Amino acid sequence: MADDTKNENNNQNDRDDDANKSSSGSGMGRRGFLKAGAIAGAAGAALAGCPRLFNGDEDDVEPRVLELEHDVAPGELDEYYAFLSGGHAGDVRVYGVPSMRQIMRIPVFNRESARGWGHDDESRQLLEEDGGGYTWGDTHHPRVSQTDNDYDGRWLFINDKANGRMARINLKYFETDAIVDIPNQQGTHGACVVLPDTKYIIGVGEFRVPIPNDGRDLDEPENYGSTLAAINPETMNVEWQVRVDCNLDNGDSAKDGSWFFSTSYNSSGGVTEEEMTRDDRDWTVAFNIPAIEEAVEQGEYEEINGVRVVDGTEDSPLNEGNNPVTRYIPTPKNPHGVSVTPDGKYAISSGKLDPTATIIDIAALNEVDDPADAVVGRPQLGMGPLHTAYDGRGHGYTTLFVDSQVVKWDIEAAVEAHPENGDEESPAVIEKIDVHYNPGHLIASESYTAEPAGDWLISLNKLSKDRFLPVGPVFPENDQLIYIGDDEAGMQLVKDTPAYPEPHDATIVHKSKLDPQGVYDPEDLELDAVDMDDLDVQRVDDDRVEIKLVSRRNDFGLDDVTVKEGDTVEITITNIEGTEDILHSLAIPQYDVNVKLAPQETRQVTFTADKPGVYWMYCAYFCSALHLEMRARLLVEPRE
Ligand code: RUQ
Ligand code: CUA
Repeated sequence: MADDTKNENNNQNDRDDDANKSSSGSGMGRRGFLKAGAIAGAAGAALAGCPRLFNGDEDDVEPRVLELEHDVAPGELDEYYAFLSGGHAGDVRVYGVPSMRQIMRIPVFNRESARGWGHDDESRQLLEEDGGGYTWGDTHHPRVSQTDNDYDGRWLFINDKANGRMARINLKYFETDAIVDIPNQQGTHGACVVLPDTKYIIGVGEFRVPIPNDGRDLDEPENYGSTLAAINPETMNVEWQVRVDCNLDNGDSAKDGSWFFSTSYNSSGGVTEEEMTRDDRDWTVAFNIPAIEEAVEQGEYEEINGVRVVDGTEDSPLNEGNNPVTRYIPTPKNPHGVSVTPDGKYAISSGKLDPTATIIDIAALNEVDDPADAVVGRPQLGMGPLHTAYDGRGHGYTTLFVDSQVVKWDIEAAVEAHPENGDEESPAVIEKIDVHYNPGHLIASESYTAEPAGDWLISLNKLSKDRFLPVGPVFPENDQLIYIGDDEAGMQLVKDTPAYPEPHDATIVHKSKLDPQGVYDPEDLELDAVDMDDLDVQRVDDDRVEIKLVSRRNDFGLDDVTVKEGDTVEITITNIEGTEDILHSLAIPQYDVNVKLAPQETRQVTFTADKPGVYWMYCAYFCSALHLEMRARLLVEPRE
């Protein structure tokens, strides 16, 4: 069986190679172009010009033609939004799927002058006060809020692995509107919403440190721990945490809010790579959400740095009864990704340093005495399994980092075959496709909901090597689009997409679930709008001036404003345009100001006018033919 599967896989790979070369689009090679042209001819003139894939097995007498509408023509819109994290760029990127066009970037933990992010008072407050004042972040896991196990289009949450933070993006405006600096957590890695209705957003703490980390136990790693943090999505308050002894990693929620799963590597509690990879067994930790809430309710917690921390270590007294707060499910080895199947039956953890995935029966967790007995499948998939996504047709798609492949497998077949023997590839494996190269995450359309769409899959490959024109020693990543909608034809590689370092994970949401607004509703903004009657330069104190301006094509309402050297200057400005896509900004040279102003947006910026002279305040968005003339003078009088 194993050999057969291998042969099939090889064939599959050959076919895929051909499919790659012949996939249409601007990246089509000459060979592929000729081949695709030949097929168009064979299939009839009516099909000419339609984007399609050739499942190019040379031996096929009648070549398969898939009428895949994967090319989005100029002027046409995509079917899906994909939100990709930006890794240590600190942002979130918005792509269209299937075009893979990058439509927008949303700054989160980074400063971004084109969106005025970190350049006005409000976003500075988020970054500097609420967000702890760090200048960068490392975003990994974008998760869209859900209601009844489906995307509700309200928010997108994203973690900062570097500085232990969680941010919320308001999907009405595609803008970050909250950042929380999570206490008692270093390396907030996993991020996930508790389903079905986004009761919490969970931050999964990866790095073990002393808790509290105040200088105690510096070199006593046996006393280190990590935490799971539950954050209220409305208030962004950390409601509670659960302390464990081990490293936590990725997480996912059961569909009914009963359990939250996190992989856990380094059960040996090591601090060197050698120690961290010593044990062959680590854990998938299951957190019993209702039991934890109950413990918090009963006051069974310790308050640390203002957060209620529940003891979820293996031998916690809270684990003694028949409603334990945590269960430790043995999982080989340094497991990485964990995700819950769309039907809510299983949590599947990937082995990373073990070629298997571990299938946990979620309902069984409540019944078995030994958590190990909740494991109902452990298929051998390939080398370096990291993350699993779903198509809603009973298949899992798992990235194989070491093999540079995505493996498609049948989840129930793996359960039926359990326990499988020895070193052979699981009979549940259906096919593998080469990806380029070394995939980390992968994500299928609507994979995290109860009803995935099952058509598209993005493999987020860490290395691109030879896939793009060389641009020096910093290489882009390669996010590859794979069509998974045809089980008979198999997975089809459709597109390579270079990605600025470095996306980790993504969420793909159907466009019907989002309703982004092109003009601000002033009611949604904290600041009162300025209109033409409010234009003003007001000295409110010896050293403080408050200025009210507007922006419109092509002026700021006032031609000049005069302040004194050393004044604190507070400018409130509204873009009074009501027309979509007419943006202005308020840029002030030498004062480090560039505030973006979308239609009906009001922003405030405060700075110290410490340099006497003439400063042209100008608009940095190209807004009209008289854009260059859209400016006004800031006159800073010397104070003597
Ligand atoms: S991790 S490559 Cu930050 Cu989600 Cu797995
Ligand atoms: Cu307003 Cu350019």
